[in-house]
Amino acid sequence: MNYIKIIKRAKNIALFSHSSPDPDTVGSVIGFYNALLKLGKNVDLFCADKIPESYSFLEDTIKFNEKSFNKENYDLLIAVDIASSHMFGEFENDFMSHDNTLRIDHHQKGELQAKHNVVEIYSACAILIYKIIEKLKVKIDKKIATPLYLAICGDTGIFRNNNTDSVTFDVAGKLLEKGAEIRRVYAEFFDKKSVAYVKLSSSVLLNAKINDEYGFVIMSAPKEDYEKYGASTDENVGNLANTYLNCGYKVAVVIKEKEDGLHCSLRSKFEYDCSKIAEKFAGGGHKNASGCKFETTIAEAEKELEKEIINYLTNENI
Ligand SMILES: [Mn+2]
Repeated sequence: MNYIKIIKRAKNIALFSHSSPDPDTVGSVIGFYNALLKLGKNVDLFCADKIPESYSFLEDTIKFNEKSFNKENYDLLIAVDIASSHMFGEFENDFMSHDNTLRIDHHQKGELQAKHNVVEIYSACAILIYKIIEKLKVKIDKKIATPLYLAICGDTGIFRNNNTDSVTFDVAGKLLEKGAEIRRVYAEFFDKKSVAYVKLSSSVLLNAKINDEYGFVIMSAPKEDYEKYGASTDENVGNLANTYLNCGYKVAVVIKEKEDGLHCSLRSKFEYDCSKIAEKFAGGGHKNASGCKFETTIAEAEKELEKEIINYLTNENI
């Protein structure tokens, strides 16, 4: 059966965002949620992790995990922007054992096999959701357009990453036409900073270890610094790596000390591939933005990273 019919037939639907939620998975789910409500569906939203405070300008964020999940209550489960089953977290077994599931996704790679799968390659999952909402003949309003616009901005780095194509601008333009509040998306999500964040990031940037011989930078945000400046470990200091890329360095890393160990954000200039470095530590991601984890001290992680970055910059045919 065609997936549009499957959606149309369902009465009680659960939508899932992936764990460690990002703007694409959250925005796509909230936009789709409002479209499904217009079709008269009962819809509940789930995510294995708490949706960060920064999303609360979208009032429907509070709908996530409002109910405790019971798979018997739904005749259709939909995974949005989820490429592999572990990204369901605690919901993995229930999703995988339900007999009517749909994966809506834009990732080329990914092992998740739902009962039905719609996987089309776009810059953001929100583009695919937009096209599905059109097929469902739902009139797109502000409550649908704003979260989808946030989602597109998230996965394209606000229309700056290499995945930004004419389809992205086309759909973003249509969302604007249909009432997307783009100023709110920028002001209340992307540009908003806490004083604690500004202080923490200043310290991280100032204490960067700069290697001018090979052209890379390693930064660290130790637990003491989060505490000193009163910053939450949710603060996104990973993107500070870009600050040094803008100064001309080839690769930059931020090591964040969290409860469960060290999380590293790697960034590289266009012609360099930092995912190759992340892969050395069982991490991965995209060519210019990747991540990996360590269960060592910061000093040890810095040493390991330094070695692999030098190795990459020396040996790769870049
Ligand atoms: Mn995505």
